[in-house]
Amino acid sequence: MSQPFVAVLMGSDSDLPVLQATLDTLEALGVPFEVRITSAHRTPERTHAYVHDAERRGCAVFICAAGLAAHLAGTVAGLTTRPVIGIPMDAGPLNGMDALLSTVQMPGGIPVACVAIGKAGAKNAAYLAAQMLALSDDALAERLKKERQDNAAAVERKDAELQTRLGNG
Ligand code: RP5
Repeated sequence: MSQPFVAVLMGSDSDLPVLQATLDTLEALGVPFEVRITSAHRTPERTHAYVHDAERRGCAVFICAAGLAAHLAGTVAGLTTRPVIGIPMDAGPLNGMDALLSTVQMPGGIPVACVAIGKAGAKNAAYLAAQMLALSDDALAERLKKERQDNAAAVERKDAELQTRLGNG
């Protein structure tokens, strides 16, 4: 059986600078992924074809980023029973509130796991997808745990430095 992978979809190449955080995080965690520009509105047939093909080839989780009237995550969720994570992009005059509501307000039975607007969401989408894959991948689960420990240690180190600078240490 082929190795499970994450499919990262974005509605436009204008989403790529923010989505880079998703790609970098997946890469750092050693999670296999594919990335495509495909739109629910501008290329609906290509989006449908890709989702069916990716699912057939072993896609375990879809990450979908879109802005404005953001229907990419919802459209993909309607085409697959694999988990779908939606990233609302801050692409227009409403600073992502439009995309947030379009992504998060799914009707019952067709879930989208919606993360934060913009870059924090882009990063967290990768972590969330990795955590899903880690349910059946012990090595990945260990890498995720180690990363949390390293992050905690870095916070403690920075606090110790601050206390020393303030003369409290
Ligand atoms: C959405 O419309 C895309 O995901 C993007 O966030 C937004 C604007 O797209 P462009 O007009 O920059 O291509 O479909």
